[in-house]
Amino acid sequence: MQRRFHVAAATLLAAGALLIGRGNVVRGADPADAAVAHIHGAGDNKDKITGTATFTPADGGVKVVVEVKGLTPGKHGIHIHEKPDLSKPDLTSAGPHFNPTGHKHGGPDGEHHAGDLGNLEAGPDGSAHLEETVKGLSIAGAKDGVIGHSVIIHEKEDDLKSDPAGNSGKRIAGGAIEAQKAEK
Ligand SMILES: [Cu+2]
Ligand SMILES: [Zn+2]
Repeated sequence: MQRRFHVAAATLLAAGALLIGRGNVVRGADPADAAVAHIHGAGDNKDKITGTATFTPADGGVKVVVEVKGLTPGKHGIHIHEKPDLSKPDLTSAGPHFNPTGHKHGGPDGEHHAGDLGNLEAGPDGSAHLEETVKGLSIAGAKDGVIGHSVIIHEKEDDLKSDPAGNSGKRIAGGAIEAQKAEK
């Protein structure tokens, strides 16, 4: 009797350990359910432009919310670029637009790079807010995940058609997209 109890207890413990272990594996495989980029001005705009872009899962893609201050009033092209490397003052180190499906540049509707977010419009005070759901992106997918890329804001308006970058001029600010840490 005593021995049978021990065996049962050991089996329960083993099953419990397995369940806990599996839970950890699932979390390890999908470490982020949101992503964030802390945006800073580059070159002449260093310390002038600041902001954030957050990415959360949405039906068929991701919801992007961008808040930026310190821009010149008007429209500014905004894209996800291939690399998170913002080391060059002109931000060319970030590479071209994130384009995992080999499309041409465009606006959020019609043919476009997965990273084409359109335009950010700054008001007279230089602050801008953009909120949109973008298809063809995920948070951490192997091919279409935004983590590990960057958000770049341009000097001028994106015309939403000229390949490869919408004629939006210089890159003035950017931020690397990282897995968002859980808030406590
Ligand atoms: Cu860009
Ligand atoms: Zn593009």
